[in-house]
Amino acid sequence: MTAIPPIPLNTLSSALAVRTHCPYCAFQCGILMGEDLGADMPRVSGDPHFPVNNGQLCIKGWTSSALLDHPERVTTTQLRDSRGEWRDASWEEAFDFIAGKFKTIRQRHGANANGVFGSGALTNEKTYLLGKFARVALGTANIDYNGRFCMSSAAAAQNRAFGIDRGLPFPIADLEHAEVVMLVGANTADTLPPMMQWFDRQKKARGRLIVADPRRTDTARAADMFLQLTPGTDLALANGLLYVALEERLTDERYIAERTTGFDAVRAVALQYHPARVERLTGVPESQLRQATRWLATARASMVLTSRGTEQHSKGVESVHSWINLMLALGKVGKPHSGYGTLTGQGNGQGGREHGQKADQLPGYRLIEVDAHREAIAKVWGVDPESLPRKGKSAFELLDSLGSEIRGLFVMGSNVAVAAPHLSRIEQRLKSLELLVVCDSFHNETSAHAHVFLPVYQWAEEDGTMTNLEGRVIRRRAVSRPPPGPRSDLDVLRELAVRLGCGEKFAFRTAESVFNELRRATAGATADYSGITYSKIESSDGVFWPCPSEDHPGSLRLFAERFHHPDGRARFFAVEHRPAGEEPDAEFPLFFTTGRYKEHYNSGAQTRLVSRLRNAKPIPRLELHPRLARRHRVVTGSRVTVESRRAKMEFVAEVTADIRPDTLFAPFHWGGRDAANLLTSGVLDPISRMPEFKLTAVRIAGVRP
Ligand SMILES: Nc1nc2c(c(=O)[nH]1)N[C@H]1C(S)=C(S)[C@@H](COP(=O)(O)OP(=O)(O)OC[C@H]3O[C@@H](n4cnc5c(=O)[nH]c(N)nc54)[C@H](O)[C@@H]3O)O[C@H]1N2
Ligand SMILES: Nc1nc2c(c(=O)[nH]1)N[C@H]1C(S)=C(S)[C@@H](COP(=O)(O)OP(=O)(O)OC[C@H]3O[C@@H](n4cnc5c(=O)[nH]c(N)nc54)[C@H](O)[C@@H]3O)O[C@H]1N2
Ligand code: SF4
Ligand SMILES: [Mo]
Repeated sequence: MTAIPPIPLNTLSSALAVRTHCPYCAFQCGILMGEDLGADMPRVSGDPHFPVNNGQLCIKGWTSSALLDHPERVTTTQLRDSRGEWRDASWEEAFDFIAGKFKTIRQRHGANANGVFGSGALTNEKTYLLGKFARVALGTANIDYNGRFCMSSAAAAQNRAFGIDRGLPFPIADLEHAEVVMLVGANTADTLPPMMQWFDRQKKARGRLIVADPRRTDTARAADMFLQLTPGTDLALANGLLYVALEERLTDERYIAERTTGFDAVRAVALQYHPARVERLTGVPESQLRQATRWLATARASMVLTSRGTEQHSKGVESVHSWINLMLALGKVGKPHSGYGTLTGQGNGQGGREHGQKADQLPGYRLIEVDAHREAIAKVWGVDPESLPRKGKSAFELLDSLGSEIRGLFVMGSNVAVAAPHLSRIEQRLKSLELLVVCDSFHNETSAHAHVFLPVYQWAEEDGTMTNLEGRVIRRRAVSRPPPGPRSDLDVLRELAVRLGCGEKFAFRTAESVFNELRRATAGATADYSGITYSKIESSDGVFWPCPSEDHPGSLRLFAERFHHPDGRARFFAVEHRPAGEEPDAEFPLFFTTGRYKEHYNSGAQTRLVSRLRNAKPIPRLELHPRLARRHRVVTGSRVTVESRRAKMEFVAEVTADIRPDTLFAPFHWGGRDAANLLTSGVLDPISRMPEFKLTAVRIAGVRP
């Protein structure tokens, strides 16, 4: 599972160790951390008692403490001098400078000319306060976050279908008891490695795993059936399985009648997806279509889990609908150890999409365009509902309006100059800002364009809560002493609010006091945290939302009796396959898709600094099939120029029979000339505004030995 042998747990004395959680992904592995253990002692070890990872960590988790005292950590506040060089500044000077600029921009161009870009890496407390800061202190509608690039398609589809968006409506331990699990566009062996233990257990209990991916990944190798579909055809595949289910009378008509609405339209559409047509569209043979359907339908308990491979498309929302439709038609959603789920990505990808840093949203998954929701939040914040801005621009649209409509940008927890699509355009936009503020612990490709850098605490240096991919609210604890210099993100927001004239609304001195306001703000909302307290989390392994009162145990599982729409029923949505924003053609005949390495995290801003990770994966490599490689005289190690309609870039090739012959793959963890996002397009899903990271039409434009 991991290249590093597990460090024996007893090397970390439990007397000194504190239970907390990994800084990176949504699995939020429990870790034990100790300070002052002596140089030869590991500071991080897997928490054997946290029931999600059970002591396992991936290589990123094992090495996570390397960043805490990393030599490249920035510990002084920095401003650009007149020559464009960084110079040290005091916090006071930096705060005054930023607040002054925000005010000038607001006076000249209006409140919406200041923008805020947040992150699924932030704790619930930071997420909440950042949303309040944008709406109350800046008065801007324009706040969005990197979760728009991550979870927005699955979130939108779940909200529409179920009336609620909790990534997994059941605890991860339910996987063990699912007879059949189908992973669609998920490479968990690399992206959530400790999750593989649950598939091992499931297999021991005679379960089956199906994987659908254009690449035969390590996850696919662990599967009993592998569907190597054409990129961008997940929706056609799901509709094809539903066709088979209808033809073979495997649908659950009673469940459909009692618990859902809208199936007639879906049935009519699905009947257009004859296996021969679906085989042509997806490349998946009819025999596999039939077998996969039978496994999912006849199992007592079965699940479909999607991830970014299915969702990061201009039809991402509809693709998720197609899988939800299938599982509803089979009568699986809400049954024990069964249903549909999405694998949330970022550490607080779940909480980050609930508490008000989305352009269209207020805390508790309330909606900024709904009057009753505005009133509820305005009351908690002590402001006039009329004063709250309306819906703002989504992440890519926000970035694309920098320098024109938006003149000042405040970034907390994202490296947009690597992570956003159509990068050459976004870089130009960043360069044209009057004010760019980056709060981070390290310089990255985005701060290269900044006017102010604010050095902040890291994960192990402050308290807060995170909500993991199961909807479990957990505690991150201050374990490590920060170096002198940095401050908490929460302090930064408070100090800026003071200078923007509303300090009294941000007078929080602890994360817990922010959480207590968040609890009030979410009371009665869909994502209700009002019954969750720090002490309740302390005395458990976390509390699942919704949790509407202090004596409520939390909601381990959803949908057993009803869905969250007013009528209690789930909704079908009839969805049709359609071409991607940019399909391969004569000029650009190949698919280019992007994803992740086990060793690096997202934009790589953090993991490229960890020598063990950087040495394991120093550069991005272009995966291509031997047949395609022969045609272009490419061998492993050749330098291959890949060209899309937006850019050309050179990769080192890795020839592998594990990828489809019509598809190229590269990871997106690097910036500058190595940024895969130079090639990708700004085509967005019309509902979620998710960019099409997983499909770009390209050609091979040159090869050097
Ligand atoms: N090591 C590591 N772990 C991580 C992260 C990381 O950066 N590195 N990031 C975290 C975050 S934020 C996220 S969002 C998750 C992402 O976790 P995953 O979704 O598992 O990761 P990806 O590699 O982006 O994409 C998964 C798979 O989608 C496949 N794919 C590409 N196009 C298509 C398609 O059209 N259809 C289908 N079905 N599959 C397709 C790719 O080949 C890839 O294997 O990982 C989290 N965990
Ligand atoms: N081509 C392509 N592009 C993609 C994707 C893809 O699959 N393909 N995936 C997309 C997805 S799913 C995601 S999630 C994005 C992620 O990409 P980014 O939004 O760039 O996310 P990270 O690389 O995690 O950046 C996090 C930054 O925040 C800092 N940070 C971490 N914690 C904190 C904190 O508490 N406070 C502050 N102030 N800073 C913090 C880190 O040091 C780092 O610099 O990329 C998206 N871009
Ligand atoms: S799987 Fe995710 S949470 Fe667990 S150790 Fe790896 S990066 Fe950290
Ligand atoms: Mo993500």
